[in-house]
Amino acid sequence: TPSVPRKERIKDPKNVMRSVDPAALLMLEKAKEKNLLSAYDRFAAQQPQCAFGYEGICCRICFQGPCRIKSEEGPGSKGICGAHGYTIVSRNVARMMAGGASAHSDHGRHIAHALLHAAEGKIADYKVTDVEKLKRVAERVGISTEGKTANELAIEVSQAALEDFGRQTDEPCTWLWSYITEGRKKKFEDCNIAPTSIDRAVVAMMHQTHIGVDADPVNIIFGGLKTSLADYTGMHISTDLSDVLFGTPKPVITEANLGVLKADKVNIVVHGHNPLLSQTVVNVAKEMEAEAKAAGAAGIQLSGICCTGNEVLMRSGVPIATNFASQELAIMTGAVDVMVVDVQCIMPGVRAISECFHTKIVTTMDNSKIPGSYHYAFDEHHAVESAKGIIRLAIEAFKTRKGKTCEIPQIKNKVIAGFSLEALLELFAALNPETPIKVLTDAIEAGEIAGVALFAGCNNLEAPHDNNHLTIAKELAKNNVFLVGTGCSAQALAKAGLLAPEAVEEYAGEGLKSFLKKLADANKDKLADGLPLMFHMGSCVDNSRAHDLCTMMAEQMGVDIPKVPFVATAPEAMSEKAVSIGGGAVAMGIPTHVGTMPPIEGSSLVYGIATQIASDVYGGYFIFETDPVAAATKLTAALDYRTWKLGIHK
Ligand code: XCC
Repeated sequence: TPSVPRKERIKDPKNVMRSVDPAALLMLEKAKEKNLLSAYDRFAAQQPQCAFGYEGICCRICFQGPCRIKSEEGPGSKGICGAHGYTIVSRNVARMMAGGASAHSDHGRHIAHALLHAAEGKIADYKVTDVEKLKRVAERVGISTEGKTANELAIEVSQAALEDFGRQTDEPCTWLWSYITEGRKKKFEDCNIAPTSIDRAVVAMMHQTHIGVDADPVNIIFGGLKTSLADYTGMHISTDLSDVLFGTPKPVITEANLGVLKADKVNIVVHGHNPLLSQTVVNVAKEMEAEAKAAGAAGIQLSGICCTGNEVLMRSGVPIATNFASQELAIMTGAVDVMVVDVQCIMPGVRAISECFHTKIVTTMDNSKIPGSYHYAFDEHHAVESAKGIIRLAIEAFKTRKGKTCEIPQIKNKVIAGFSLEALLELFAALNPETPIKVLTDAIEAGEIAGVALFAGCNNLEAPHDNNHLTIAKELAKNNVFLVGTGCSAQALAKAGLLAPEAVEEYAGEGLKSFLKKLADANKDKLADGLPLMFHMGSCVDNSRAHDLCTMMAEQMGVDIPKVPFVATAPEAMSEKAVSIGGGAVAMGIPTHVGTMPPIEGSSLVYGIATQIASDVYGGYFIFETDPVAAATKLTAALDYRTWKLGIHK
């Protein structure tokens, strides 16, 4: 159980540190002076939050309710239909998993359609950019590459991906089955959690959790895990096909934090998740520098927030403005001319703040609009045209801002990112060209590094913004853990300078330091600047890259994933996608820490399924710990247990 009891977890938010990001703190001060409200204030206004909802024992599945579990015995101990607390908690969590799977997978579907239409010649603004990746993916999913043009192959690959969304027969999803170990396949078949298609897994879960269907918490959670594996499938499709369309990331050097905004330039912030539009904006912006200059600007400054920011960071070196919690603060600088958003993690609050400035919020997707904002219906057939229209709107907005003062915190840090699995293996190949992954597993077997930790997930204002990410990362680095990251977690570390080589000297333990030094020396010709403390693997769908790393380690070590010294942490998780990713990681056999409490404390049975039964069945399990130092200790212990079981003595 978490070392901080529930009652002490949420202190009076007015009296606690709200962020550890100095740029965010500066903006919060300015917001206070000007009486501008943001998520930080709304979080405080929501306190105390409903304890029933917080613990997951509020059922809103039918409208006889809401029902709450109010007592241990008697009629108030159950919902009106007789649902026990454990049924209510498991239904709520499983529906969150289905929600997360829907979000990631719908994004993947969008990319698959774009690739298909590009390869069929129906859209002109996209093409197969990375033919080698296309071939690797095709071979992996069992499609012959022989004698096919890139477009022919792309049609087959995208059709196979789309099949994973709607298959009506009982074979497991191709993308899932093509990337996992034999041990995992057997486990998923034995437990009947292998999804046959993404859409079906989600629909089945919505049915299973309808009133009067499944009351068995184990069965419901296992159904939830099926949607988590559907989520994994959708994430992998998103990653693979985005690489095919836009290129597989390679190391890039850039910067992060609000200081990347430039008062004298047209500032366009891309925010959301889907690279179809953001990458086009980035590509087109280069051609439109002259128009920006003609309007009196020094040029166009692009930057990113959340995962669409990570996508363009990884492929084009676009700097990071900030991460989820502080998205409104970027607008408060007064420097953002256009914030263009697509789907997921866009706070509607950005619109209200933009009204106090000249900033235009531009929504672009049919399923993601914000009342009062500009809507440029994005359509792949006219992607370049849409991107140009948005950039012109930003130039117009710049003209209205010209001459006004901006309040940009001059805080930013150097970032080395762009570590797709391919890029990471290329680094290792400098030390072992035959079997690159062995560089990592050998270092673990020699006791030089303690294992690998994946940092993923969001910000959640239940914890001081970014604090859990940074504290856990520093603690694990000190304990010689090799760090990889995605999502807003990697952005938290980027803003704080932990994706810069200097951080290695400052925070890594001796073993990790010597490992990274060897790696850096061997790659000096390609990366003269050195290597970061954490390897940024991309957006949240790119957790698939980290899963592949773990699978490669398992295959190299000759064991299944439950024996691999690999842990995951979502230090400040908040979204349904985080629940889904977490469920998938656990099913894969990975000890998975969550630093902010999901709504499951209302049932000790469900809590036990997540933390203990999962471990017995899948080898992976959840560690819920809200204290970041204690969390790091638990993660290190999980790695140590695995290395000890492998007979590795440090
Ligand atoms: Fe959203 Fe991916 Fe979470 Fe960040 S990490 S707050 S989900 S952007 Ni995915």
